[in-house]
Amino acid sequence: MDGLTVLSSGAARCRQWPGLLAAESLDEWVERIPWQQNRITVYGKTYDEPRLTAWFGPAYRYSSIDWPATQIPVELKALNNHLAKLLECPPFDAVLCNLYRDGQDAMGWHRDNELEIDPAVIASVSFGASRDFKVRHRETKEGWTVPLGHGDVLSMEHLQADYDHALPRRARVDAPRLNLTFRHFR
Ligand SMILES: O=C(O)CCC(=O)C(=O)O
Repeated sequence: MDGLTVLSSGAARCRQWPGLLAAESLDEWVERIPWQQNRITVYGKTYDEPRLTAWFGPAYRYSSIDWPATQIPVELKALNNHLAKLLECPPFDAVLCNLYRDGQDAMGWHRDNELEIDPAVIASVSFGASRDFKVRHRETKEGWTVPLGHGDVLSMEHLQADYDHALPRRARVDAPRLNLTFRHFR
């Protein structure tokens, strides 16, 4: 299954499989994950990160957050294998789980470019409210908006060197969205 190509430029590519996992229940995924409210420090100011998160995988640090190593739970293993088959890659080693409680929760422009993360393919799965996922070239500022809905799978392939991505606030969204980002460690 090839998916829709939503961005393709040189080696960089994003593919989307709309509704591929639509049979899954948002509420069940919310219950399965031990959510955590982290504090982040940006430009010397510390505040609650505007989303809840959980991490499974080797020890990992992003922004000012230190995640200890944690096993990927059995509930995520079937999904991991499914994604690996879809994307023709080995099963992923790590999963970052994000819960956006409503449209006020968001993620600013960033890249997943930590040295230990393999940028060849990152798989993102969304459940719940539809939200705009934005991608922007770091130099040309050319941008893409990909609405991600319930059950959508999105691949980010060789994207992290030249592109930033973000999930902006949306005042009119009053329902939760859950996102799982599967990564390979190297
Ligand atoms: O919620 C999303 O779709 C993106 C999450 C994200 O960019 C991240 O956690 O690095």
